[in-house]
Amino acid sequence: SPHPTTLIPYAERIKFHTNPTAIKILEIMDRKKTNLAVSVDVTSAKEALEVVRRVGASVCMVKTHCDIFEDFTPAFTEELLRLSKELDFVIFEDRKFADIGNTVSLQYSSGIHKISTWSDLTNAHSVPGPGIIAGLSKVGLPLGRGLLLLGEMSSAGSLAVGGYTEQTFKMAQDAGREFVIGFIAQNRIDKPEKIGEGEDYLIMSPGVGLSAKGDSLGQQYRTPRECVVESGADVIIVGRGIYGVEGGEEAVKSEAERYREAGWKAYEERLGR
Ligand code: S5P
Repeated sequence: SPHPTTLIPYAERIKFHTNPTAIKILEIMDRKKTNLAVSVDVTSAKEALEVVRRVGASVCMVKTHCDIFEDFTPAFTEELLRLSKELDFVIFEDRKFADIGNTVSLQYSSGIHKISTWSDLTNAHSVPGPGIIAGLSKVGLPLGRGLLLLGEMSSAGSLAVGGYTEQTFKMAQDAGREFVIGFIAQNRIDKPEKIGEGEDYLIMSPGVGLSAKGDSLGQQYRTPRECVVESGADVIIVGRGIYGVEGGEEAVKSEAERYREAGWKAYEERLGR
């Protein structure tokens, strides 16, 4: 039987959250009719902004890896922030923090990237234990930021399975939902028997492709329908499937629309509409 959370429309799940970023994501999804996040993993910040201008209207979230850009400057984040307001999306720096609390709090707030100053959402591995949540929360919570834990990964041979995934879920649950708003995962790792009434988590799934099945480095793709209907994901994350499409700027724009439509159709199917 379907996970109870997946039977509730996005807009009706807003009331289960206090974190401003979680609320913003659900509001945008409902308003723009999109559960699509685009990952702009190109090496030029200038090019990344061009992709964002093309796809911004179709997505609820833009995901970055700011350490990939050869030309990263504060001007990039200023323009990304401006676009996030103009085109109505949340910014997700996919930093995958993985160190002790003190170190991650510095990595989050400082250095060249100052991630906490511009990114609404970021993520962390659970490997170091709950101190990683405490360290990031110290910086991000006062700013209204949100955090996802990586409960599972899309890549072949991932060690984030079974007991690791279960303990990651428990770590998030023990931390409370003020700051940890959900998971990067391939399935609903918030098992119905483990959650209470109104205990709502956002599940975001990468490894999504309408044509390719994978790459040569372990990535594995599923379709939007497999993610959203069969596995109950709330957000689908698409990178190369969108920005990597051949045919230039217009093709990127229409590919984003194609994924948005597929993701939304799957969401409506799971609601039984
Ligand atoms: O398990 C994961 C977690 C993440 S956040 N698998 C992933 O692929 N990702 C990220 O999603 C990855 O770092 C990349 O930015 C994106 C997938 O990109 P694509 O080009 O394969 O769609």
